[in-house]
Amino acid sequence: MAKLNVALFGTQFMGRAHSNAWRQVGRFFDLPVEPVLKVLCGRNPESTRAAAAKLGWEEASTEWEAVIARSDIDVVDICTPGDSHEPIAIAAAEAGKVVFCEKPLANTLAESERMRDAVEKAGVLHMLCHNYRRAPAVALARQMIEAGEIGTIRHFRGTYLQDWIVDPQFPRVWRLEKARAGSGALGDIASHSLDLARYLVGELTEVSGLLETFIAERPLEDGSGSGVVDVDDAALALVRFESGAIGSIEGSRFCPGRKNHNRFEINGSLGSLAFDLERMNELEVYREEGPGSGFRSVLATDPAHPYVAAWWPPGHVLGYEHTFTHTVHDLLEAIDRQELPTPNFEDGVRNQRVLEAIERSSASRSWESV
Ligand code: SOE
Repeated sequence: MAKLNVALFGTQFMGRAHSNAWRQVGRFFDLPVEPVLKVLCGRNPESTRAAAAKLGWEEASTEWEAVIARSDIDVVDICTPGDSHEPIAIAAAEAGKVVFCEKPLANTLAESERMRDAVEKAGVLHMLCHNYRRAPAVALARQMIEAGEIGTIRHFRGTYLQDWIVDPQFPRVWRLEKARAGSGALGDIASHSLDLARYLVGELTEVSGLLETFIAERPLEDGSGSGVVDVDDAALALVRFESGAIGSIEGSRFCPGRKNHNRFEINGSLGSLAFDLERMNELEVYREEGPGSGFRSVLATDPAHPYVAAWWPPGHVLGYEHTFTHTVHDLLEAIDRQELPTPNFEDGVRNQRVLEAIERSSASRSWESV
């Protein structure tokens, strides 16, 4: 079987999640090509070497440009903070590599457009990792919507709530610095709700946004003092879709008790669907069925449900990490067929265009077109 050598950039949370996906995908799915965990690239030599050994990579490096220049690297997977997505992705595209990048694609719309232009000019395949599309229950929702089972969609309601920075003493980590992360809850978690809105309902046309920062200064991680928080702690938007549907998107890190509460509800003319990542194997379904009508919970763990056949018998639930394995699986299938996977960098640009419209609207206090 043909092998594909992968170089992964980033050793923290997303680096670990993607490493697990590259390692597991061939053990559970029949693949057309075999991914090889070739090089893990990080900033610190010691910690990168330790992470490479723990996560199953053949080599470790801190020289990202040299890694990209290697002729034996086929796929570049970007799991670094947003301020390095553009240089790594453009260098990888120009080197002819397949480029796989964690969300959000970039820290600004302009960066995302340059990245999209670079991969298109280089003619390389590219994919944006919005992993939640590939939770079986979410993929099932998409199938049901496409089959017309809830009719014409009227509402999309996306909420992505966390609570990890409610404590004012939590330090100013990179996700709280605009220069590193581009934005706060808006680009980090509201971007997920936005991607699901585009995946399940369609393109957005107008937004009315509200960004808020509750804690404007936080202790620095090295204990040397405090620093300004220049990103949003919470991001909300009313939205209109091309289809005529309307909705809301909310991302906040200030919701005590909500750990990774990525939820959506979609109301159509014939019924409703609802999903909550904290109960990720279930899809809540409502359809008009006369006096007995009511929301019922579909446990999306049957072999007939998307991706499940590769794993366990019905009822043996899947987890967060499986959504990344499913994403990597679909990327490998697309590479084998030489077809562009979704979401890709064009989706990333469209996502970023909405995020930027939300930022503009929050500043102008008026509706903004996407
Ligand atoms: C935020 O803390 C975060 O890690 C996001 O960056 C990820 O995209 C999400 O999957 C989990 O929460």
